[in-house]
Amino acid sequence: MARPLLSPIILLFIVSTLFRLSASNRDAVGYRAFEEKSYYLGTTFKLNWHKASAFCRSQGLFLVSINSQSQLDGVIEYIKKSGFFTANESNIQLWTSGNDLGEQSQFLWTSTGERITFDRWTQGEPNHGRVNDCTVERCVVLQHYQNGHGATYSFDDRPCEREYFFMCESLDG
Ligand SMILES: [Ca+2]
Repeated sequence: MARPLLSPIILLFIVSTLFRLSASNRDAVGYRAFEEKSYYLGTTFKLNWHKASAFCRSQGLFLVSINSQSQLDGVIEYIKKSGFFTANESNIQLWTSGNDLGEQSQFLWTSTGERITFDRWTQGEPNHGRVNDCTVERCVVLQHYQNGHGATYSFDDRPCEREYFFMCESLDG
């Protein structure tokens, strides 16, 4: 005796279940990728730019790159939640992945390979600070002064060899 064909109702149930599974998997992947973006705020010791970059890589992370308002918002939120400013600290300067080491004035986020197109420079920066006729300010910090000295989570080029705190991030998300 021939087996009955799947009834249209059962078939509809199977198709709709498969569709729901595929939709929820897609949503889960998007959500996870967003939530999995992680930061590391290094404020227990200071490093020069090169060592900070290497430290982030040793943690499986990269120096932070900030090329949009939403990326900056995520960084600011993380810094605020870290409690850094509640420990009697009024200023913060953090190494980012930004620099113009490859070509003067061509600033890149070297963790992502992007040009710095997010115009968030502190007023008067980048000023390409020079010592003995040689430009030494080639690496970019994110800086914020609570006392209103004009830096509001904005960028400044600084000597790469100088030691600052730093921020690492994962590149997914
Ligand atoms: Ca500068």
